[in-house]
Amino acid sequence: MLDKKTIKRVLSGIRATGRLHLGNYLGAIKGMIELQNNPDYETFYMVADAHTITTPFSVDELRQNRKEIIIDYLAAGLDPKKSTLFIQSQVSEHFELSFYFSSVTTIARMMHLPTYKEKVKQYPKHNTMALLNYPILMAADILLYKADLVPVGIDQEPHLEVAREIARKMNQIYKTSFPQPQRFATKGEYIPSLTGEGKMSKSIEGSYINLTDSLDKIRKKIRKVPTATIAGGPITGGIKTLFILSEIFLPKKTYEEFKEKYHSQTLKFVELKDTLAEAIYQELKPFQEKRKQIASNLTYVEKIIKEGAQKAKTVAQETLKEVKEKMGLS
Ligand code: AQP
Repeated sequence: MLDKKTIKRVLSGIRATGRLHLGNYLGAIKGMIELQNNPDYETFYMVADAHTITTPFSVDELRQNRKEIIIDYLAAGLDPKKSTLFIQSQVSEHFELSFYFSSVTTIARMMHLPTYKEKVKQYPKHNTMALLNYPILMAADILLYKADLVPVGIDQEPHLEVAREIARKMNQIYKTSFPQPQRFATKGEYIPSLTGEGKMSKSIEGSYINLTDSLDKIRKKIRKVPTATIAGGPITGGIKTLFILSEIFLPKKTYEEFKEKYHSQTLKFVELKDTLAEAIYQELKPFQEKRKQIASNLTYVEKIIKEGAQKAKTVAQETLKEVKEKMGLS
């Protein structure tokens, strides 16, 4: 039997901004599954619906997407018997802790974060306090469960640094017992965009492959990846995207053969692209089939959401109680 005390906690979440893409799957969900299946960890995975309102959103879509992400989690292999699956806004302790954390965080620190600056550039008319507070709420999400590990993509590293800073300050000033959460990295911690510039992202049209895309759709998207370059030259832009995805999805030998052909200037890109499209689809097919089954049983999904909120709340309340006592708030 494992000593209860050696079990570490894990927290991760995905915003309810739409259908999941390969970046979300490889950078976050794969790591979430790996840790769920490791008995040394207790895993908490949420739908970050409150984080969704930090950028422009539609009320109806948000309502629907909260459930869709839970269905995605289940179809991808998250198991409610092993992981607590819940919706962030149903555990109000996240917001309370976030407010307490904001008292140890400066405005300047938040304004200098690259993620904040990027989002302001993307949505100049939506420079809200919620957006500025995003990393504080994320720190609360993680530390409410005293999570040691956070399976997320590399783009989230600056936010994890903020969470560690907040944990240190809280422990120093109020003698709380927060851990220093670390990112759990996967092989796909950074999936580049199909456009060849930046990362694969839901909000950038033409950049992503959805987990629910058909073979035909995947093939069309991959065929559009720009490959115009000096033949056999440095691997950059769209070609880099193709090779990163190939390394993940193709057998090692096939990947190396394509690379060799590229360097010897004998590669037919359409051949690489179609082989890659097929391999991606084969990996996604079981997910797509399972997703259809789960989506037709919404009573089951609702039950998981309800039970998840109750389980998460029990842990959340314990931490909040400790923080309030130590901060002189109870
Ligand atoms: N391209 C990526 N490569 C690896 N991991 C990625 N993640 C996102 N993009 C990549 C990881 O997926 C998880 C969920 O991200 P999120 O909650 O930030 O969702 P999001 O913001 O909706 O993701 P996008 O696609 O980047 O959306 P927009 O365009 O709206 O900002 C995280 O663990 C993230 O690291």
